[in-house]
Formats: sequence, structure tokens, C-alpha cells
Amino acid sequence: MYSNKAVQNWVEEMAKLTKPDNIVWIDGSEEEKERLEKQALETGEIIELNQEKLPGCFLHRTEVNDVARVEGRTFICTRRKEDAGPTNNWMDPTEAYEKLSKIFDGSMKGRTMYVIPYLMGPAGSPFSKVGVEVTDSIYVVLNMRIMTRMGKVAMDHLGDSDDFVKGLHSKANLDPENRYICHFPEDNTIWSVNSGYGGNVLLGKKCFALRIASYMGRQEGWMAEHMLILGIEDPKGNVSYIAAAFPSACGKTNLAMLIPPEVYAKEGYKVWTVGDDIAWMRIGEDGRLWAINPEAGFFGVAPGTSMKSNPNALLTTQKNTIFTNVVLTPENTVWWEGMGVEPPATGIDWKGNPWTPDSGEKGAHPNSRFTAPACQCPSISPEWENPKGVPISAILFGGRRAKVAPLVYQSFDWEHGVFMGATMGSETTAAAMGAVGVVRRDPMAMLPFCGYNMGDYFAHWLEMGKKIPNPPKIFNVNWFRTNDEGKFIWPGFGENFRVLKWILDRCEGKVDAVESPIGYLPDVNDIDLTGIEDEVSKETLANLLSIDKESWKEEINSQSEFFAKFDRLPAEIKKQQEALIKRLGI
Ligand code: OXD
Ligand code: MN
Repeated sequence: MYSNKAVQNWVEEMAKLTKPDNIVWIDGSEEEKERLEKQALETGEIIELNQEKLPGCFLHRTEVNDVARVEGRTFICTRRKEDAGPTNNWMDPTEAYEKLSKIFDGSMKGRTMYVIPYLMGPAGSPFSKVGVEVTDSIYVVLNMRIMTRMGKVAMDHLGDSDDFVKGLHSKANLDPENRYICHFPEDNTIWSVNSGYGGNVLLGKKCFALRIASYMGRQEGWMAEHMLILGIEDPKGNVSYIAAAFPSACGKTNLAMLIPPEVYAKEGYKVWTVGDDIAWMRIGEDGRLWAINPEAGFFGVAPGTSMKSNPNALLTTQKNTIFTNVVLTPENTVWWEGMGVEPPATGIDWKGNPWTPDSGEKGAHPNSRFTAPACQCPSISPEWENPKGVPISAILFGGRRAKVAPLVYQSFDWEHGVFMGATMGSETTAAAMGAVGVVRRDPMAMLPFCGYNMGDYFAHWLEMGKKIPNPPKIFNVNWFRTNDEGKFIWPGFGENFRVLKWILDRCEGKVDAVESPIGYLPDVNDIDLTGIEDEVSKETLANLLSIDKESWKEEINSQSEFFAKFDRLPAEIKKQQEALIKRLGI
């Protein structure tokens, strides 16, 4: 039990509502971890993996109907509907509290309530913020232990203050019809019920660090963004940092942990990982934008993670990792599609059923996950816990676009960059449900994560631009351009380093660019193709950098359709679009 009165009072109130049999205050100690693991093993909530091959690792399976974030049941509960904006589900806060109170009433009877104080951001950092999550799930406690700085360290940061985000979670009976993820940004509160899936229940991540924090950032003059952060070290030892926003499933974790191609590695270039999903950014004393990763772990998608696609991620998960919804092999190790190793002849699939590779069913759920400590990542930056953060030289936006967006282009200025972010979109792949190739507009990759009206969010970006004396340069990248046969024409993965290098050269004024209607493009001679000439010819590169007016016409119509939803769209965004139409001559 901690002495902070505000926390005590709130926990008491939540216990009155949910009526647990007992309350356990989490301290974050090793002894506590072992005790909870033992209990969860006894109930089958987690399964111990082969401790020789995967020390400290466990497997968890969720309910079959509870495998992903539920955007349709995620609400922003502001007093005024228009403050949630046209892209969020809204519920009146009084109605939401009433409705959910009925579901939470007695939901922890016969269970234990765990009180998890946690810190988002490094200890001692002026960026960092405290949350307290109460939950009836040991799986949540064990995951929060990896994803955040949990326990005493958070309460020490909080002191006597009542400035913490109040998170209430109960699995209740996992009823999908009564599943709600409600955010009350005006009360610093999150209520999540009837789910046990990470994105809905690890309240520090999307719920706090993006939805609530984006609202806080606007009030307090900073930014909470769905961005990875990486550092590039040159052969002289200088490190420059990039923050990048891509929609879910566009390879943020892969880019954050990229290994430079051999030609660059030999010269002494290195990539350092600071974060793979979320960036909190503030203006520093030097007038630059500084960023921290508020998380302490990676909650990454397992399928497709292999020694080829992302060795650093795979190596991170070799100990102290919780796997969710992957295949259990006869050796008590794990397997998933796209792991790059032969599947076991038999195994137990993510639903807990016997499985064979020729069963015609996927063994791991496509959204199966690993929860792994960031400090175990071979490429983790020595600066990743620097309380001051790291200075950002470039911001990247991107998505999956088969035709419209070139490999890379730079905005003319901050306002134009904000327009590029606001018009981000990604085309659906065969892996997702629904039609293939349909553009889902996803401004700054924040569509499902912005805790307030997105029109106001664009205005906040524009406002920040006026306040940052030395802002990062803004770029758009697209690793997913295809040829007429639908084949990717850029190799991606580690080779993306070549594009990052051009971006940093632009930031340092080392290379010229070609002015085009959509922004500054590289000259074909300025993206180094040494070592991949067989795969990417100069002609292909020219194609990757080309602008097709017809596709842009369609693109602009799709942007306008999206913008028509907004009644708080800043005039600057519309002006940027008009200027683009004029430059394109369409
Ligand atoms: C994630 C997501 O899980 O963006 O990070 O969906
Ligand atoms: Mn994400």
C-alpha cells in the first residue's frame, strides 16, 4: 500500500464498484513477479515455455473473439460531441459512466484486484507521466511490467500529487456485446471492460500514451504521436534521430530496428532503436523538437518476424517475453507464420487445438504478439532512457501506396508537411478483411488514436510549427510501390536505409533536390544503389520517383471526401490542397 491519498481514495472507490475479494498493490519487485507467474501458471492463464531455450518466457491465449483492438467499441467521452470530432466514436460521459458502472458492478467478485502504478517515460524525466491501472488480470500485470516502469518507481515519481491517469480494467465475462474501451480525456480516466487483448487492456499504451496523452499534449503544448524513433550513427560517431508515423501493419517495428546494408555497415553506419510505436515530443531549450519513447517494451506482431525481416526483434524475444496467440511446439517453444524456420510437424494452435502445417489453418493468429523488454533489443539506443529525450532531425510519414506516392519526397515547409501528414493513407492488403487496395485515410497514423477532434489536432500541429524555432524537416516515404503486375519494386527492409541516408543528407544540407509539384524529390543519382543494382536499376528508381497525374487526381478526390467530414478543418490544410492542385495543373 502506498501513502498517496488521492490514489488510495480512487482505488477504494473502484473496489466499491467492482467488489473484488481482495486487493493487491503492485510494487514491481522480482519476488512479486515470481509469485504472480506461479499463480497464473496454476490457473492456466499462462503456460511456461521451454526454460532452456526461452528463459523467462510464457505463452498466453486469448478468447477466440478477443484478438485485436476493437475500434467500433472504442469511445472518446467528452462533454461536447464536437470535441471528439468526426473520426471518433463518442458517448456522453455521464451516460458512459452509468452504462459501464452497471457492467463493472461486482465484476471482480471472487477475484483479486491488482493496483498497478506505472510510469510512462524514463524515471526522472520532465516528459514522464504516471498512470494507475486497476485490473483483475495477472496477464495484464505481467505485460504492464514489461511495457512500462511499474510499481514503486511510478509512485515515487507521483509523490503526493493527484495528477495521474485513472485506468479501470476488468475482464468481467469477456462478453463481446458488452465490450467497451472508453476514454474520458477531461477526467484523465480510462474504463475498459470485457476484453483481455493487449491493445484494449494494457492501458498505458494506446489508451493513455496516445488517446489521453494527445489531449494532454494539446492542452500543455507538446505532442503525443504514433511514431517510432530511431537514431542513425555516422562513421564519425554523430547520431541523428528520426521519428516516423506509419499506420498499423506498415512495418514500424522493422524500420525502428533496421540493420544497414553491408556497404554502409562497413563504412561504420549504425541504426539505434529508441522506440517502435509511440513518441512524446516537446520543444527543447535549444529550440529543437525532443522526443522520448514513453514505453519500456515492445508489443510487436509476431507473424512475419524472422531473422531475415527483423533479426533484432526476434533476438529481443529470446528471453523474458510473453507470447500471445502463437503456436506451441512439441518442444514447448513457439512458432508463427513467416518466422523463417520450418514449422513443427505438429503443434497446438492459437486456439489451443492440435494443429499441423497442412491443416489449411493458420497456426498463429495474424495479430499474435510478443511482449518483450526494450532493453533486450540488440540495437537499443544508449540514449533510449535519457530523461531529456533525443533531438529529432526529421519526421517521416508513410503508408502502403501501390502507385500514388513516390519512394520519398520532402515537404516544402512545416505547413506543407502537416498537410502531407493529414492526407496520409494506406491501402488495404489481402491480410486484412474487405476489398484489397482500398485507401483507408489515416492522418499521421492517428485515426484510431487521437483523443479529440482531429480538426483541432491538425490545428495543434500547425500551432506547434509556429512555436518550434528549429523544427524537424518533414518527409513522406512509401516502401510499397508496385509495378503493373502488382509486384513490389523497392526491396524494403534494410535497404530502406538508403532512403534514410538521403533524408539525413537533406537535413544537413548536403544534397540538392528536384522541385516537383508534390514536394522535393531526390535526383535519381542521389539514392545510392551500390550492391542492389541487380534488383533496382536506375530505370526502376526513376519509376519509384515518378508522379502519375491520373493517380494524383484520384488521390485528391479521396482527400476531399475525407476532409468533407470535418467542420473544424484548419483553413491552412484546405489552402495547401488548393496549392497542390494548382502545382499539379489538374
Ligand atoms: C499497434 C497498432 O498494436 O498500431 O501498435 O495497432
Ligand atoms: Mn501502433
